[in-house]
Amino acid sequence: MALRACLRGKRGLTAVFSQLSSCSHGRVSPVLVAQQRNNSTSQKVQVDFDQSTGVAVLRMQNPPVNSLSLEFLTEICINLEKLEMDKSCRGLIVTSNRPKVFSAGLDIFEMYGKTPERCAEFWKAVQEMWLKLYGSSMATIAAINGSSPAGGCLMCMTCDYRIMADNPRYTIGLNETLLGIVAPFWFKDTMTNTLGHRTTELALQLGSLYSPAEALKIGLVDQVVPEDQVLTTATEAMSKWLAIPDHARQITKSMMRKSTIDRLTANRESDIKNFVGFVTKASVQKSLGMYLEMLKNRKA
Ligand code: CO8
Repeated sequence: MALRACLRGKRGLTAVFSQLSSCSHGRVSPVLVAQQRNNSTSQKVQVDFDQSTGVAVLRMQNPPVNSLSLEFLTEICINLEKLEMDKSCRGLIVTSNRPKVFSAGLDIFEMYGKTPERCAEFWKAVQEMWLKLYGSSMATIAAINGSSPAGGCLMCMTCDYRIMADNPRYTIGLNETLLGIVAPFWFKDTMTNTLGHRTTELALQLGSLYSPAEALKIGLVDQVVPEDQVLTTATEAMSKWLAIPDHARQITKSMMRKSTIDRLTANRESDIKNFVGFVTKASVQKSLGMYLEMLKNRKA
């Protein structure tokens, strides 16, 4: 079996080390290259896979603002799973098909007035999305063509590289405290891995939302480019990532991320329990209700 084929597959990065020991180190089979284009469009997710480059572009299109509902998260996860299993797909660009917004983060209505059972199901899907993206063995780039608060920012931080549109009206950050809720430990871990402890401490307590220029300064994004160049820049950047042999890049990625991934994997059930217990509290429901009201009134 070709090394790349050994390293790829639906199990993602956590399997990289164990896979390596059972691989024979042959050349990549030409059979892999003969597969057809694998484009798919579900209602809320559009995937365009270019067989010649090995790069897929996943576009989120859940109107109005790509908020991450249970249904949307499920579609995203199904598409990620398919790409992860496709041995010829080496790189993934995540972007938005909605104007002005990459993703508004978690759908607040999934946390407001819902039964504990529904909240638990929703939170499991949020965990699943993070595990799939943060643990992906593909090279991943976020092409951030709009605002990306909270869960949207989390999605961006799961990627290996982030490129944001140079528009001062767009913001990015983990603003959970502004809603009266608390970013869970693995949101915090992901940000700490990205920004370091002190900057994360400030960002999380204050619920800071950063402009593209500010985000670049603290390292929350890696590049800021004119709005109409976000995707082309992401495509160019991807060729640099794919010039690195997959196995070396994947093992390095796993070394950097495995302990963070293992921490959630080992604590999924208690994390769900914590989330449900917290989010169904009367005081938290009140805060979420007020925040939703504020969003509505902002328009008027
Ligand atoms: N969920 C549900 N609906 C939303 C959300 C959301 N996250 N964001 C916006 N909407 C709704 C608005 O209420 C509005 O609805 P309507 O048209 O019915 O009034 C519609 O989407 C359009 O919104 P805007 O008019 O505000 O659109 P703009 O293009 O002007 O602005 C923004 C887009 C910048 C994304 C803006 O909508 C915004 O700031 N949204 C709020 C984003 C936010 O704060 N998200 C936090 C979600 S919480 C999260 O992701 C992590 C939670 C971790 C849980 C931990 C608990 C223990």
